[in-house]
Amino acid sequence: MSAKKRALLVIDVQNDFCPGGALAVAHGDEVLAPLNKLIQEFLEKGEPVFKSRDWHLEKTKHFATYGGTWPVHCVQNTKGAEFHPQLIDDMHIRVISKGLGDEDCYSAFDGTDLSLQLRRLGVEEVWVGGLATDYCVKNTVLDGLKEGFQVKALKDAMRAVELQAGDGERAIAEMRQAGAEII
Ligand code: VGL
Ligand code: ZN
Repeated sequence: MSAKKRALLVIDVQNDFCPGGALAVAHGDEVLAPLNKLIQEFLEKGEPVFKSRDWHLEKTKHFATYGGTWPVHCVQNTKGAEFHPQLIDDMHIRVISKGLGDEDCYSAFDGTDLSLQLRRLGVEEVWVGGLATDYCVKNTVLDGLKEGFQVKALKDAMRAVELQAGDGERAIAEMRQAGAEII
């Protein structure tokens, strides 16, 4: 076995980021098919799969009502915070909750034990997709590189919020520049 030990990171594929949700990403549900295919492939090979979820308190400075940027979304234990019902679930998938504090927190590595868990598993390379390209996916990819992991960013399995037109493409360029392989 010479293959690099890898893990799949499925970022924030939650109802609120999908069409009909509180902070819907255009075409957000299109990440489901490619990600489900990969989830299945990783699970079949016994390779680790992580799902992150944006997991906010009702009152946080992350929300526009309290001085932040965003409409209320992904409040803990609400329907909007649940993973999309079509996203594959399996007892072997590990869930990482993030954004529990008052600060904007976009990376699945930020304030979580993701890096520790990956190291314990001997993971060298992470495959990253999900929502949204220009926020949580980008920041997770950049932090993964900083933490010393090789990163493959799954371009077809991510979609962008695009507060400004072009943010998605700029995020891809930034990830590539930082050393991620865009596949
Ligand atoms: C996200 C905006 C606000 C994300 C989270 O998951 O990309 N975006 N909170
Ligand atoms: Zn959020």
